[in-house]
Amino acid sequence: MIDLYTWTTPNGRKVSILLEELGLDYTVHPINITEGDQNAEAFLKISPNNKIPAIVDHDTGISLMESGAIMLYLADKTGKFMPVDAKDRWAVTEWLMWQMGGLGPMLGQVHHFAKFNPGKAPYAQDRYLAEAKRLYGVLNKQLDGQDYIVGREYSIADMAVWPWISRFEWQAIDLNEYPNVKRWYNSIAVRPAVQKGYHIHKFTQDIPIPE
Ligand SMILES: N[C@@H](CCC(=O)N[C@@H](CS)C(=O)NCC(=O)O)C(=O)O
Repeated sequence: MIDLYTWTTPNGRKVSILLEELGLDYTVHPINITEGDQNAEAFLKISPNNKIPAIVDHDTGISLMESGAIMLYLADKTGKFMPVDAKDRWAVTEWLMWQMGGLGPMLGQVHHFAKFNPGKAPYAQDRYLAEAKRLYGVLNKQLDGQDYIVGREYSIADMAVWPWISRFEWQAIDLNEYPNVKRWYNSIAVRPAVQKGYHIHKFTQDIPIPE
């Protein structure tokens, strides 16, 4: 049995979507990051960086923070959503790192400066909005002529990136300018496990569908 510590954010949804895709049993523990639950002593023992998501796998006694590490762990544990072929396996790792080190942090700054504090820091707002467009362009190019981020197989790279793209409205992104991203996004949005995992731990809104 796995304990999942999470909240309704892209980083949290990455892991709940993967757990749903894997069909693993898990117990959800909401950590209300708007009320400071992430700073509670008990949670810091599991997630020393005071951020969600985190898991404790009682089958192995392994406890992990950092969504990328959690996704690699679950893929390794189950042998799913990570290709066996070395070239593809490293490509999935490469795009997972792209999400962890680039897409996620940059889009997080867009939410902070452009969505929640518009006009307060024009330089930062312009910088991160421009960076968001650049990153969407990179993803659009990668998806040209292929169904998923790494070729024909749906993988943890797709599950890591997708929840961040589901906030395209917050990022002032018109997905029609990125047709490969739009096609890929819509094809993943209809997966039953994504629809279930998106609403963990509670319903906030329907999955946004671009016009
Ligand atoms: N690199 C981390 C980032 C996690 C992260 O930023 N979590 C946010 C929510 S999406 C959080 O818990 N914020 C609470 C805080 O910063 O106090 C991961 O991918 O797991």
